[in-house]
Amino acid sequence: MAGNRTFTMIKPDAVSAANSGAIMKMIEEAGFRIVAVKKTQLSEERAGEFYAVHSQRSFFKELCTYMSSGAIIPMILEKDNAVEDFRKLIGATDPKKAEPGTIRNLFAKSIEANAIHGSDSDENAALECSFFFSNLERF
Ligand code: DGI
Repeated sequence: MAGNRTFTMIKPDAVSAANSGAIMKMIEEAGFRIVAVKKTQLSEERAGEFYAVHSQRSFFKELCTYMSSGAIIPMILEKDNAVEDFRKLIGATDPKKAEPGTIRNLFAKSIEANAIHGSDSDENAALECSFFFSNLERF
């Protein structure tokens, strides 16, 4: 059975463009409950730990520089079938390929500055939630 929690973070491009409020509204209107939320900034090293799975990719260094370039808003979200439904709400990694009306279609600037992250499996969602939040920060 699919899990009911996923992890997301609004990325530096969307936070600095003052789109975080509009994005959080879309998330809540799509039926997700915000279990945990904060505003923070990653160091380049912490960004590298978060994206360790991509460490051999050509864009890894750029990705870490970008992800540590400004504030982010990580969140834990709750809804039935959370991981899959949230990936649908955000759209494809490359905003040029994201369906109309998805968060990346509306707010992403490029394949790298693509506005928002969404976990790709229940297992990664659990790891990513713990990367940013203790149990005391979840409501
Ligand atoms: O799960 P996603 O965020 O949709 O995509 P992913 O896990 O394949 O990649 C993680 C992030 O890495 C993605 O949100 C943006 C960045 N990225 C992925 N592919 C490319 C990329 N960045 C650059 N510059 N070029 C890429 O081809």
